[in-house]
Amino acid sequence: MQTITVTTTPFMDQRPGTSGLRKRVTQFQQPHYLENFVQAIFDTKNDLNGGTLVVGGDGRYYNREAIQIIIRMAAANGVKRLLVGKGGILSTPAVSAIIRKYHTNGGIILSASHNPGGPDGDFGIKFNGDNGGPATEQVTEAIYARSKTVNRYLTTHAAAINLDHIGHSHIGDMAIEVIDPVHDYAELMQTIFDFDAIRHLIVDNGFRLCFDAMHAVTGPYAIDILEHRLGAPAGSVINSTPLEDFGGGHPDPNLVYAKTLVEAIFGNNPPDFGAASDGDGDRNMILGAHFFVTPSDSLAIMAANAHLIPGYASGLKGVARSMPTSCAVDRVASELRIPWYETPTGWKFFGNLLDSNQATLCGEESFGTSSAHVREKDGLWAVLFWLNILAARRTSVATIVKEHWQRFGRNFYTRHDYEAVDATAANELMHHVEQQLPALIGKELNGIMVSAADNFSYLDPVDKSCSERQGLRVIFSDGSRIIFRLSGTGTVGATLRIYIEKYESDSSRHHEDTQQILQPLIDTALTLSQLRQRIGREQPDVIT
Ligand code: VG1
Ligand code: CO
Repeated sequence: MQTITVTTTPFMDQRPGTSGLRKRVTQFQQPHYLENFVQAIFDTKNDLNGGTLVVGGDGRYYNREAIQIIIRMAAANGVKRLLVGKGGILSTPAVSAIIRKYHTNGGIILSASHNPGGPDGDFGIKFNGDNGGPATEQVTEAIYARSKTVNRYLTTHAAAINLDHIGHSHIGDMAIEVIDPVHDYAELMQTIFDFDAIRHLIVDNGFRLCFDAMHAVTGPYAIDILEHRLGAPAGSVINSTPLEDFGGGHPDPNLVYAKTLVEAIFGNNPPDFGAASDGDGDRNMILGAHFFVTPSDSLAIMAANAHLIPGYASGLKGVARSMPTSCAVDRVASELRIPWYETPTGWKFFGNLLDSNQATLCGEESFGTSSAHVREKDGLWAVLFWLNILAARRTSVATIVKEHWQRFGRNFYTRHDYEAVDATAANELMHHVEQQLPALIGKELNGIMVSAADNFSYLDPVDKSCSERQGLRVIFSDGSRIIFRLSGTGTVGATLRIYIEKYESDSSRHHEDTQQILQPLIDTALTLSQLRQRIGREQPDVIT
């Protein structure tokens, strides 16, 4: 094999966001753009030289081309063994599982997750380390620093690898294995959950489920696990073929984008259970007949019911949630007498807690939950967790949630997203809010005292690293919270997220409408931020 050294000049915009580097497909297609970033990974993670690497993606447009480029570069950079999913497909949690199972040195995941795909859509790339989790802040920053100085990359001439057949091949000294993307992941799920009980529920009790794969990566996983292994009738998984443009849809499992599923669940004769996942399979939305489970509640309910699941029957070490996630899980942790942790947004911040066995369950308000079985959030795992709870408790999703509220109280919660906002205006709005914070403490807003107000910073209890400026918080004396954050995953302008939460112990109010209950806090947020004047929007684009 002849190594080719290609001269290049750095791009200055390759700083990864919340979850990897995400840009328009057209930007990734520029000569050397992908190559530079991949070389920055190889130059930063020297153990890949002589090591094993996993590569796969969510099947979006440019996935296959990118994989061929990475395979040639891996060979030229001294990788000894490369595992790649058949068809170039690997979900994010499956990559994490495979890294851990085969003790590889890391993995490269090609995905822009819930962002739309296709020639005019988004593409993305992220590196996961040997624990199976997203690169830590330090590694991410090192890769970014390298991307700003990289002046050559290594590749080789080699015919394209046939990704559509499971089997072995090689380029020079590098062995390439095209693997079944589903097998290892499905086996792992079977070690955690009571598949017999779930199968019994579905096959013998006529329990009906609908899983919307949104034409993204989870289709093959859901068919294998839900239909083949657990006996759900054919057709229970909808939109199951991964498509390069996700069928023109937005592979984001929420009430707005998972339209077909939401119509079925809120229509006549609905299934007992509904769920959806996102582009790369790490998110989950959980629904019951005529019922939506807020992700923050889902995390709390999982923690409270974990003892029913074989894989967690021996108890949880602790739980962790991202800062904007509602505090519902904290109450469960207190009752279970286990610690709970509050981290910045993004799964990379859970890695140390999971590695050091301080947390077993983790979750984010953005439809992400998972556990120590991998180091990523895991959509189908969450679906199986719920199915296992339902198989054990033999009651409806709605009843499980309502009983939970009765026991722990309800954290009313919503997130309002303003998308593709002018970036300067968004930054100025954040600045405007931030400078008011110190003076708010001890004052009353709408009759409730502000007990704390700050820009959240996180001291990692394990490696003692500090991550600052992770979101503006206004915390009230009754536990209500208003949080302002700018997204780190968008590719156009800025996305402003406002998270609103209010705790209610009185169960006679638990059935009330979330937006109505939260309206006074929403109004406070709008006034504080002068949102309408500053960004010229009357309504959020997405409310969850
Ligand atoms: C969003 C979510 C965050 C999640 C991230 C990656 O980030 O808010 O909770 O971890 O997406 O999810 P941001 O910076 O846009 O708020 V995924 O499914 O894109 O890997
Ligand atoms: Co995702």
